Amino acid sequence: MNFIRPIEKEPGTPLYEQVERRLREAICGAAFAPDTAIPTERELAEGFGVSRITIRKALAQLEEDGLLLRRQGSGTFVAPDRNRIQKSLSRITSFSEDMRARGLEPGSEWIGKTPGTVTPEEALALGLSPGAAIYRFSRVRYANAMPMAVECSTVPAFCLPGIEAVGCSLYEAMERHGQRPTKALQRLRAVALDDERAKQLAVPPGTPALLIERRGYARSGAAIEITTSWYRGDAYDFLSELGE
Ligand code: 16G
Repeated sequence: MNFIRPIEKEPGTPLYEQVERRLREAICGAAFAPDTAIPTERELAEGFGVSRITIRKALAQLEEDGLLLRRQGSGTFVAPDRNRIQKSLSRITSFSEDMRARGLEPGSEWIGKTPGTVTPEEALALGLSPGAAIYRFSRVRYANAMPMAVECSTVPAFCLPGIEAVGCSLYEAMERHGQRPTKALQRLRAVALDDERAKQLAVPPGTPALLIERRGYARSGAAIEITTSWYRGDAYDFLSELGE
């Protein structure tokens, strides 16, 4: 387990916080399958080069955050639902909002951020004329250190003041420009991740995922977003409210 190595003291950060951060990254990343036992307090203390009291304090915090479960007499285990996100299928929320609602810090790693002109398919989907300017965004989306989704979005250029206006959140940037989608149509299907997507999501190739295609509309009815997302199947619970 290569995340267990001596902690180098960072001035101003308590040791237990550094241990906690290292363990959190390992638990939320691909180091442990859910429900597996983590090393004992003694092993962790030796590996990190800190006292058992420091380890206990870090573990207590991770337990409180729902990432670890202690089982009397048998050890400490990675919680089976350590990072499951409850996602509503009836509200139009952004990835960043979904993560914050779960107390997680949203993050993005850019794969691509390019201006261009519409393809014939995009022109039809967005109701744009041939040659219209668009922006394309591809990102791996993170919750703390854990990759959760890969997203590729196409947005008409008039929805943003410029391509660099998009920082962590696409919807925040569109909202600032008065162009956030207020309605959307979505299509969902189960897929097995290909090598490239699996690598981006730090899971083995073939891992199940949900492919979600969203077409977002402005209040005026104009289509202003096409996004294809690959959501980790082991990270989400999808909820929808049904009427009679
Ligand atoms: C969600 C949306 C996606 C949107 C993104 C904006 C689904 C299935 N997809 O992931 O269409 O582009 O949020 O998130 O919910 P952001 O504002 O954090 O960039």
